Amino acid sequence: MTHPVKVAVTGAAGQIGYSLLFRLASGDLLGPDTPVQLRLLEITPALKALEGVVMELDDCAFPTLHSVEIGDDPREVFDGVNLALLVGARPRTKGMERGDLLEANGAIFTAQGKALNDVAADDVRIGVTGNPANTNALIALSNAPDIPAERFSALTRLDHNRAISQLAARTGSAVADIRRMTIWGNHSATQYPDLFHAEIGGRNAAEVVDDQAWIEDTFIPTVAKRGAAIIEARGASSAASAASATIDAARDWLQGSPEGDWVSMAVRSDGSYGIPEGLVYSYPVTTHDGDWSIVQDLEIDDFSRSRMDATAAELVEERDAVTALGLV
Ligand code: NAX
Repeated sequence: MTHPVKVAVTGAAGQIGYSLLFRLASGDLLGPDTPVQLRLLEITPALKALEGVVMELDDCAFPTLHSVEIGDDPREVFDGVNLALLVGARPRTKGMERGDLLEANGAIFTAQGKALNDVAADDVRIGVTGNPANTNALIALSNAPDIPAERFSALTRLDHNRAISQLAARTGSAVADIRRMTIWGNHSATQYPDLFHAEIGGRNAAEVVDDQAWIEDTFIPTVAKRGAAIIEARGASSAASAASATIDAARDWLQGSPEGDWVSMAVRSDGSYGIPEGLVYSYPVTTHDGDWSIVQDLEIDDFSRSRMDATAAELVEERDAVTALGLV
Protein backbone atom coordinates (compact mmCIF):
# COMPACT_ATOMS: atom_id res chain seq x y z
CA MET A 1 0.00 0.00 0.00
CA THR A 2 1.21 3.51 -0.82
CA HIS A 3 0.87 6.68 1.24
CA PRO A 4 -2.78 7.71 1.86
CA VAL A 5 -4.24 10.43 -0.37
CA LYS A 6 -6.37 13.07 1.32
CA VAL A 7 -9.57 13.74 -0.60
CA ALA A 8 -11.99 16.47 0.47
CA VAL A 9 -15.63 16.39 -0.55
CA THR A 10 -17.98 19.29 0.13
CA GLY A 11 -21.73 18.87 0.32
CA ALA A 12 -20.94 15.37 1.51
CA ALA A 13 -24.38 14.73 3.03
CA GLY A 14 -26.14 15.59 -0.24
CA GLN A 15 -27.44 13.34 -3.01
CA ILE A 16 -24.26 13.26 -5.08
CA GLY A 17 -22.21 12.74 -1.93
CA TYR A 18 -24.25 9.67 -1.09
CA SER A 19 -22.96 7.97 -4.22
CA LEU A 20 -19.56 9.65 -4.52
CA LEU A 21 -18.22 8.86 -1.06
CA PHE A 22 -18.72 5.11 -1.41
CA ARG A 23 -17.00 5.04 -4.78
CA LEU A 24 -14.06 7.07 -3.49
CA ALA A 25 -13.79 4.87 -0.41
CA SER A 26 -13.94 1.62 -2.40
CA GLY A 27 -10.96 2.57 -4.57
CA ASP A 28 -12.76 3.60 -7.77
CA LEU A 29 -10.65 6.74 -8.03
CA LEU A 30 -7.18 5.67 -7.00
CA GLY A 31 -7.24 1.90 -7.32
CA PRO A 32 -6.91 -0.92 -4.79
CA ASP A 33 -3.40 -0.05 -3.59
CA THR A 34 -3.91 3.57 -2.55
CA PRO A 35 -5.62 4.25 0.76
CA VAL A 36 -7.98 7.22 0.86
CA GLN A 37 -8.45 9.65 3.72
CA LEU A 38 -11.83 11.32 3.35
CA ARG A 39 -12.29 14.87 4.64
CA LEU A 40 -15.95 15.79 4.47
CA LEU A 41 -17.34 19.31 4.65
CA GLU A 42 -20.95 20.18 5.33
CA ILE A 43 -22.94 23.08 6.72
CA THR A 44 -23.62 22.75 10.46
CA PRO A 45 -27.27 21.61 10.20
CA ALA A 46 -26.28 18.74 7.91
CA LEU A 47 -23.51 17.35 10.14
CA LYS A 48 -25.83 14.93 11.91
CA ALA A 49 -26.99 13.43 8.61
CA LEU A 50 -23.34 13.24 7.57
CA GLU A 51 -22.54 11.28 10.74
CA GLY A 52 -25.09 8.72 9.54
CA VAL A 53 -23.37 8.49 6.15
CA VAL A 54 -20.03 7.96 7.91
CA MET A 55 -21.62 5.11 9.92
CA GLU A 56 -22.54 3.49 6.61
CA LEU A 57 -19.04 4.03 5.25
CA ASP A 58 -17.71 2.28 8.37
CA ASP A 59 -20.15 -0.56 7.82
CA CYS A 60 -18.78 -1.19 4.33
CA ALA A 61 -15.36 -2.03 5.82
CA PHE A 62 -13.62 -0.87 2.66
CA PRO A 63 -9.96 -1.98 2.77
CA THR A 64 -8.93 1.20 0.91
CA LEU A 65 -10.63 3.61 3.34
CA HIS A 66 -7.92 4.84 5.69
CA SER A 67 -9.99 7.31 7.75
CA VAL A 68 -12.86 9.80 7.63
CA GLU A 69 -13.03 13.23 9.21
CA ILE A 70 -16.01 15.54 9.05
CA GLY A 71 -16.56 19.18 9.88
CA ASP A 72 -18.16 22.51 9.01
CA ASP A 73 -14.99 24.62 8.88
CA PRO A 74 -13.27 24.56 5.47
CA ARG A 75 -9.93 25.57 7.01
CA GLU A 76 -9.90 22.43 9.13
CA VAL A 77 -11.41 20.06 6.60
CA PHE A 78 -9.14 21.17 3.72
CA ASP A 79 -5.96 20.95 5.80
CA GLY A 80 -3.35 19.13 3.71
CA VAL A 81 -5.80 17.84 1.08
CA ASN A 82 -4.40 16.59 -2.24
CA LEU A 83 -7.73 16.62 -4.04
CA ALA A 84 -10.82 18.70 -3.29
CA LEU A 85 -14.13 17.86 -4.92
CA LEU A 86 -16.38 20.86 -4.41
CA VAL A 87 -19.85 19.42 -4.78
CA GLY A 88 -21.87 21.37 -2.21
CA ALA A 89 -23.55 24.50 -3.49
CA ARG A 90 -26.63 26.54 -2.85
CA PRO A 91 -29.48 25.39 -5.10
CA ARG A 92 -31.83 27.88 -6.70
CA THR A 93 -34.98 28.06 -4.62
CA LYS A 94 -38.35 29.63 -5.38
CA GLY A 95 -38.28 33.37 -5.78
CA MET A 96 -34.51 33.49 -6.07
CA GLU A 97 -33.15 35.67 -8.88
CA ARG A 98 -30.04 34.69 -10.83
CA GLY A 99 -28.06 37.41 -9.06
CA ASP A 100 -29.12 36.02 -5.66
CA LEU A 101 -27.93 32.57 -6.72
CA LEU A 102 -24.55 33.87 -7.87
CA GLU A 103 -24.20 35.84 -4.65
CA ALA A 104 -25.10 32.90 -2.38
CA ASN A 105 -22.65 30.64 -4.20
CA GLY A 106 -20.12 33.42 -4.32
CA ALA A 107 -20.01 33.46 -0.53
CA ILE A 108 -19.38 29.69 -0.47
CA PHE A 109 -16.72 29.60 -3.18
CA THR A 110 -14.80 32.69 -2.03
CA ALA A 111 -14.50 31.17 1.46
CA GLN A 112 -13.53 27.75 0.13
CA GLY A 113 -11.03 29.22 -2.36
CA LYS A 114 -9.35 31.17 0.45
CA ALA A 115 -9.26 28.17 2.75
CA LEU A 116 -7.75 25.95 0.05
CA ASN A 117 -5.19 28.64 -0.68
CA ASP A 118 -4.09 28.67 2.93
CA VAL A 119 -4.20 25.05 4.03
CA ALA A 120 -4.34 22.58 1.09
CA ALA A 121 -1.33 20.45 0.14
CA ASP A 122 1.15 21.86 -2.39
CA ASP A 123 -0.02 19.41 -5.05
CA VAL A 124 -3.76 20.05 -4.60
CA ARG A 125 -6.18 19.63 -7.53
CA ILE A 126 -9.66 21.10 -7.24
CA GLY A 127 -12.71 19.91 -9.17
CA VAL A 128 -15.95 21.88 -8.97
CA THR A 129 -19.22 20.02 -9.48
CA GLY A 130 -21.60 22.37 -7.62
CA ASN A 131 -23.53 24.73 -9.88
CA PRO A 132 -23.08 27.15 -11.55
CA ALA A 133 -19.93 25.04 -11.81
CA ASN A 134 -17.83 27.06 -14.29
CA THR A 135 -18.38 30.35 -12.51
CA ASN A 136 -18.01 28.80 -9.06
CA ALA A 137 -14.61 27.51 -10.20
CA LEU A 138 -13.74 31.00 -11.45
CA ILE A 139 -14.65 32.44 -8.06
CA ALA A 140 -12.66 29.81 -6.17
CA LEU A 141 -9.52 30.19 -8.29
CA SER A 142 -9.70 33.98 -8.09
CA ASN A 143 -9.68 33.71 -4.31
CA ALA A 144 -6.72 31.33 -4.22
CA PRO A 145 -3.85 33.43 -5.61
CA ASP A 146 -1.14 31.03 -4.40
CA ILE A 147 -2.60 27.99 -6.15
CA PRO A 148 -1.87 27.86 -9.90
CA ALA A 149 -5.11 28.44 -11.84
CA GLU A 150 -4.49 25.20 -13.79
CA ARG A 151 -5.23 23.26 -10.60
CA PHE A 152 -8.92 24.21 -10.84
CA SER A 153 -11.49 22.69 -13.16
CA ALA A 154 -15.27 22.50 -13.38
CA LEU A 155 -17.21 19.40 -14.28
CA THR A 156 -18.49 18.94 -17.84
CA ARG A 157 -17.68 15.25 -17.83
CA LEU A 158 -21.30 14.33 -17.13
CA ASP A 159 -22.32 16.19 -20.30
CA HIS A 160 -19.46 14.47 -22.13
CA ASN A 161 -20.63 11.05 -20.96
CA ARG A 162 -24.23 11.87 -21.84
CA ALA A 163 -23.13 12.87 -25.35
CA ILE A 164 -21.25 9.58 -25.81
CA SER A 165 -24.26 7.61 -24.63
CA GLN A 166 -26.68 9.43 -26.98
CA LEU A 167 -24.34 8.94 -29.94
CA ALA A 168 -23.89 5.24 -29.15
CA ALA A 169 -27.67 4.76 -29.00
CA ARG A 170 -28.29 6.57 -32.28
CA THR A 171 -25.60 4.73 -34.23
CA GLY A 172 -25.89 1.32 -32.57
CA SER A 173 -22.23 1.47 -31.65
CA ALA A 174 -20.48 0.53 -28.44
CA VAL A 175 -19.59 3.28 -25.98
CA ALA A 176 -16.03 1.93 -26.02
CA ASP A 177 -15.76 2.63 -29.77
CA ILE A 178 -16.48 6.35 -29.34
CA ARG A 179 -13.56 8.72 -28.89
CA ARG A 180 -12.76 12.41 -29.02
CA MET A 181 -16.12 13.71 -27.80
CA THR A 182 -16.04 17.38 -26.85
CA ILE A 183 -18.25 19.58 -24.73
CA TRP A 184 -17.43 23.24 -25.34
CA GLY A 185 -18.30 26.02 -22.92
CA ASN A 186 -20.61 26.24 -19.97
CA HIS A 187 -22.21 23.39 -17.99
CA SER A 188 -25.64 24.81 -18.83
CA ALA A 189 -28.21 24.70 -21.59
CA THR A 190 -25.87 26.74 -23.85
CA GLN A 191 -23.13 24.06 -23.83
CA TYR A 192 -22.04 22.79 -27.23
CA PRO A 193 -21.63 19.01 -27.54
CA ASP A 194 -19.52 18.64 -30.70
CA LEU A 195 -19.86 15.61 -33.00
CA PHE A 196 -17.70 17.06 -35.77
CA HIS A 197 -14.46 16.00 -34.11
CA ALA A 198 -15.77 12.86 -32.42
CA GLU A 199 -15.03 9.43 -33.86
CA ILE A 200 -16.80 6.09 -33.93
CA GLY A 201 -14.40 3.23 -34.57
CA GLY A 202 -12.01 5.75 -36.12
CA ARG A 203 -14.62 7.28 -38.47
CA ASN A 204 -15.87 10.85 -38.12
CA ALA A 205 -19.04 10.75 -36.01
CA ALA A 206 -20.87 13.52 -37.88
CA GLU A 207 -20.26 11.66 -41.16
CA VAL A 208 -21.50 8.40 -39.69
CA VAL A 209 -24.64 10.12 -38.41
CA ASP A 210 -25.00 12.08 -41.69
CA ASP A 211 -28.01 14.03 -40.45
CA GLN A 212 -27.43 17.69 -39.56
CA ALA A 213 -31.07 18.09 -38.48
CA TRP A 214 -30.68 15.28 -35.92
CA ILE A 215 -27.48 16.87 -34.61
CA GLU A 216 -29.07 20.31 -34.25
CA ASP A 217 -32.62 19.45 -33.22
CA THR A 218 -32.20 16.24 -31.27
CA PHE A 219 -28.64 15.45 -30.20
CA ILE A 220 -27.54 18.86 -28.91
CA PRO A 221 -30.76 19.68 -27.02
CA THR A 222 -31.05 16.15 -25.60
CA VAL A 223 -27.55 16.35 -24.12
CA ALA A 224 -27.92 19.96 -22.98
CA LYS A 225 -31.31 19.37 -21.33
CA ARG A 226 -30.66 15.91 -19.97
CA GLY A 227 -30.48 17.20 -16.40
CA ALA A 228 -34.03 18.56 -16.65
CA ALA A 229 -35.26 15.29 -18.19
CA ILE A 230 -33.80 13.34 -15.25
CA ILE A 231 -35.56 15.63 -12.77
CA GLU A 232 -38.83 15.15 -14.67
CA ALA A 233 -38.50 11.35 -14.61
CA ARG A 234 -36.90 10.75 -11.23
CA GLY A 235 -38.30 13.63 -9.24
CA ALA A 236 -34.74 14.52 -8.21
CA SER A 237 -31.66 15.72 -10.05
CA SER A 238 -28.89 13.48 -11.40
CA ALA A 239 -26.88 12.06 -8.54
CA ALA A 240 -25.23 8.69 -9.26
CA SER A 241 -24.32 9.76 -12.81
CA ALA A 242 -22.95 13.07 -11.52
CA ALA A 243 -20.88 11.21 -8.91
CA SER A 244 -19.64 8.82 -11.57
CA ALA A 245 -18.61 11.69 -13.84
CA THR A 246 -16.88 13.43 -10.92
CA ILE A 247 -14.83 10.26 -10.40
CA ASP A 248 -14.10 9.88 -14.14
CA ALA A 249 -12.90 13.48 -14.37
CA ALA A 250 -10.67 13.30 -11.30
CA ARG A 251 -9.25 9.88 -12.26
CA ASP A 252 -8.32 10.96 -15.78
CA TRP A 253 -6.89 14.24 -14.50
CA LEU A 254 -4.62 12.46 -12.02
CA GLN A 255 -3.81 9.36 -14.05
CA GLY A 256 -4.01 10.59 -17.64
CA SER A 257 -6.48 10.48 -20.50
CA PRO A 258 -6.37 7.36 -22.69
CA GLU A 259 -3.90 7.33 -25.59
CA GLY A 260 -5.51 8.64 -28.78
CA ASP A 261 -8.49 10.10 -26.94
CA TRP A 262 -9.29 13.27 -25.04
CA VAL A 263 -11.76 14.37 -22.35
CA SER A 264 -13.87 17.46 -21.74
CA MET A 265 -12.92 19.64 -18.80
CA ALA A 266 -13.83 23.24 -17.99
CA VAL A 267 -10.52 24.99 -17.37
CA ARG A 268 -9.23 28.53 -17.33
CA SER A 269 -9.11 29.74 -20.92
CA ASP A 270 -5.75 30.88 -22.27
CA GLY A 271 -7.52 32.36 -25.29
CA SER A 272 -7.45 29.09 -27.29
CA TYR A 273 -10.06 28.95 -30.06
CA GLY A 274 -10.75 32.67 -29.65
CA ILE A 275 -12.45 32.19 -26.27
CA PRO A 276 -11.89 35.16 -23.93
CA GLU A 277 -8.91 34.54 -21.71
CA GLY A 278 -9.70 33.88 -18.06
CA LEU A 279 -13.16 32.31 -18.50
CA VAL A 280 -13.56 28.81 -17.07
CA TYR A 281 -14.61 27.19 -20.35
CA SER A 282 -14.96 23.53 -21.26
CA TYR A 283 -12.44 22.38 -23.86
CA PRO A 284 -11.17 19.11 -25.24
CA VAL A 285 -8.09 18.37 -23.13
CA THR A 286 -5.52 15.65 -22.79
CA THR A 287 -4.27 14.97 -19.29
CA HIS A 288 -1.11 13.55 -17.83
CA ASP A 289 -0.05 13.20 -14.17
CA GLY A 290 -2.37 15.92 -12.88
CA ASP A 291 -1.73 18.39 -15.72
CA TRP A 292 -3.97 19.13 -18.69
CA SER A 293 -3.44 20.71 -22.06
CA ILE A 294 -6.04 21.98 -24.48
CA VAL A 295 -6.18 20.06 -27.75
CA GLN A 296 -5.09 22.56 -30.40
CA ASP A 297 -5.68 23.11 -34.11
CA LEU A 298 -9.09 21.51 -34.50
CA GLU A 299 -10.84 22.90 -37.53
CA ILE A 300 -13.91 24.88 -36.50
CA ASP A 301 -16.67 25.46 -39.07
CA ASP A 302 -19.25 28.27 -38.92
CA PHE A 303 -21.84 26.14 -37.14
CA SER A 304 -19.45 25.15 -34.37
CA ARG A 305 -18.07 28.68 -34.15
CA SER A 306 -21.48 30.20 -33.47
CA ARG A 307 -22.27 27.58 -30.79
CA MET A 308 -18.88 28.01 -29.12
CA ASP A 309 -19.29 31.79 -29.08
CA ALA A 310 -22.84 31.65 -27.71
CA THR A 311 -21.82 29.58 -24.70
CA ALA A 312 -18.77 31.83 -24.18
CA ALA A 313 -21.08 34.87 -24.20
CA GLU A 314 -23.12 33.35 -21.37
CA LEU A 315 -19.94 32.79 -19.35
CA VAL A 316 -18.87 36.39 -19.99
CA GLU A 317 -22.23 37.52 -18.57
CA GLU A 318 -21.76 35.33 -15.49
CA ARG A 319 -18.22 36.62 -15.04
CA ASP A 320 -19.39 40.23 -15.34
CA ALA A 321 -22.11 39.57 -12.77
CA VAL A 322 -19.73 38.08 -10.19
CA THR A 323 -17.17 40.81 -10.93
CA ALA A 324 -19.83 43.43 -10.20
CA LEU A 325 -20.55 41.64 -6.91
CA GLY A 326 -16.84 41.85 -6.02
CA LEU A 327 -16.44 38.06 -5.91
CA VAL A 328 -13.55 37.73 -8.36
P1 NAX B 1 -27.94 18.34 -2.58
O1 NAX B 1 -28.76 19.56 -2.32
O2 NAX B 1 -28.52 16.99 -2.38
O3 NAX B 1 -26.61 18.42 -1.69
C1 NAX B 1 -25.84 19.55 -1.60
C2 NAX B 1 -25.21 19.54 -0.24
O4 NAX B 1 -24.32 20.65 -0.16
C3 NAX B 1 -26.21 19.67 0.91
O5 NAX B 1 -26.07 18.59 1.80
C4 NAX B 1 -25.83 21.00 1.55
O6 NAX B 1 -26.00 21.00 2.96
C5 NAX B 1 -24.36 21.12 1.15
N1 NAX B 1 -23.81 22.46 1.24
C6 NAX B 1 -24.43 23.64 0.95
N2 NAX B 1 -23.61 24.66 1.20
C7 NAX B 1 -22.44 24.13 1.63
C8 NAX B 1 -21.21 24.69 2.07
N3 NAX B 1 -21.04 26.01 2.12
N4 NAX B 1 -20.24 23.84 2.45
C9 NAX B 1 -20.41 22.51 2.43
N5 NAX B 1 -21.57 21.93 2.05
C10 NAX B 1 -22.56 22.73 1.65
O7 NAX B 1 -27.38 18.52 -4.06
P2 NAX B 1 -26.74 17.43 -5.03
O8 NAX B 1 -27.81 16.80 -5.81
O9 NAX B 1 -25.80 16.59 -4.26
O10 NAX B 1 -25.94 18.39 -6.04
C11 NAX B 1 -24.83 19.13 -5.61
C12 NAX B 1 -24.46 20.17 -6.66
O11 NAX B 1 -24.09 19.55 -7.88
C13 NAX B 1 -25.61 21.12 -7.01
O12 NAX B 1 -25.08 22.44 -7.11
C14 NAX B 1 -26.03 20.63 -8.38
O13 NAX B 1 -26.65 21.65 -9.13
C15 NAX B 1 -24.71 20.22 -8.95
N6 NAX B 1 -24.73 19.34 -10.12
C16 NAX B 1 -23.75 19.50 -11.03
C17 NAX B 1 -23.63 18.68 -12.13
C18 NAX B 1 -22.52 18.87 -13.10
O14 NAX B 1 -22.48 18.12 -14.08
N7 NAX B 1 -21.60 19.82 -12.94
C19 NAX B 1 -24.64 17.63 -12.39
C20 NAX B 1 -25.40 17.22 -11.18
C21 NAX B 1 -25.77 18.34 -10.26
O15 NAX B 1 -26.90 18.99 -10.80
